[in-house]
Amino acid sequence: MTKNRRALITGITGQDGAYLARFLLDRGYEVHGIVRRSSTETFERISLIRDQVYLHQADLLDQLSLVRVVEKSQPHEVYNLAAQSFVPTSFDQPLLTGEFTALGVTRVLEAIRLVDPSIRFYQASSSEMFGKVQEEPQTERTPLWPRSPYGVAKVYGHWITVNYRESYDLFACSGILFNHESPLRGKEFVTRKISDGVARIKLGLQKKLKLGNLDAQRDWGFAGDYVRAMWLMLQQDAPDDFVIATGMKHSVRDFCEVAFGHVGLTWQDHVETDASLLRPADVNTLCGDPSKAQQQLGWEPEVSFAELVRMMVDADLERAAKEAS
Ligand code: NAP
Ligand code: F7E
Repeated sequence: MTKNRRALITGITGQDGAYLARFLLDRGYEVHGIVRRSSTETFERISLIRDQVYLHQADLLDQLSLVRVVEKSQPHEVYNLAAQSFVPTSFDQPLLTGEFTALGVTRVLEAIRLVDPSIRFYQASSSEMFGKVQEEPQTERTPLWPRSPYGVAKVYGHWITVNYRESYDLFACSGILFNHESPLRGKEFVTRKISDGVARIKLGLQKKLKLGNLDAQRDWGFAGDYVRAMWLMLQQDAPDDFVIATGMKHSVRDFCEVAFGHVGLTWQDHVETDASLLRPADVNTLCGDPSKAQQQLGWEPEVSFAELVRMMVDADLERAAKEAS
């Protein structure tokens, strides 16, 4: 148990925010989170812990709101998970994505520098920064070549984190996380789109599943494992950057095969490809090398690819069954 520690999470209503909040509560942290004002609440993922966390209204676009929330919550650790995180949207809204996902990082860092530079900072960097991969597997030293406005914005966020560490001696870490999924994943991301589709097709609520690039390969892990790595980074003696990945890659086609197979269906009978789901530029393959995290943080992923797929399909079967009844 970590007593008397306070953490502030931006993006607490997102997939990772929900897992990290639970993880920190279990360790005895006082957990604060930033939420955006909306006409309908988006707190579904944290509904079970809603009365155990402190929620503050603020926005990555609004510098003063961030300064105020850091002053009010007095955190020892800040986890910057908020972002416009969906790659296709970044092609439609590149400027907004840059404001949230790139400049938003500087606003959080500035709030920390102004209010209390001893705060430890975690930045949610992404394997999307590797884009058109320059070597395989990708490590902390692999050159970056982003392939989307989202990836470009994350490169900015990564380097501004390194820059504030070097310029102002902040304890600022960048976690270069490869794709991580869970039953709390947004439905537009391919894994959850497939698990949700499989459940609905199995229960007769849907007939076909339309997908884009089936050949794309990703290094998919479980979000619950990955938030542990975020926390470990902020418990070290010195700040540093780490790749967090499983070291294994699978294609979208492989994901379909395991997901449909889990409920006794053949994916070829139900999946259709739709050219409108292809991206102007896609990331064809990603596979990370987590050796540094294994050696320095003692971090290992615990959930395998097949276990992850089955966990997601089972959760969606339960949800779809409720809907059907
Ligand atoms: P997510 O589910 O899309 O959650 C994003 C969060 O950011 C939501 O809580 C959202 O709030 C919040 N947000 C968006 N714009 C904001 C703004 N202007 N001000 C305040 N909050 C804002 O993302 P995730 O999968 O949990 O990922 C967490 C972080 O890790 C993101 O930065 C993502 O880019 C990065 N990342 C994710 C992966 C992955 O595979 N999941 C891999 C590498 C890096 P609302 O609920 O109000 O929309
Ligand atoms: O796509 C292909 C698609 O949207 C994965 C974000 O969390 O991880 C995520 O970004 C692949 C792509 O994730 C569909 O073309 C095929 O090659 O699930 P995704 P992403 O783009 O890898 C990184 C690490 C992040 O940081 C991001 O925030 O799957 N694909 N058919 C499809 N993708 C979607 N979404 N929908 C399809 O129908």
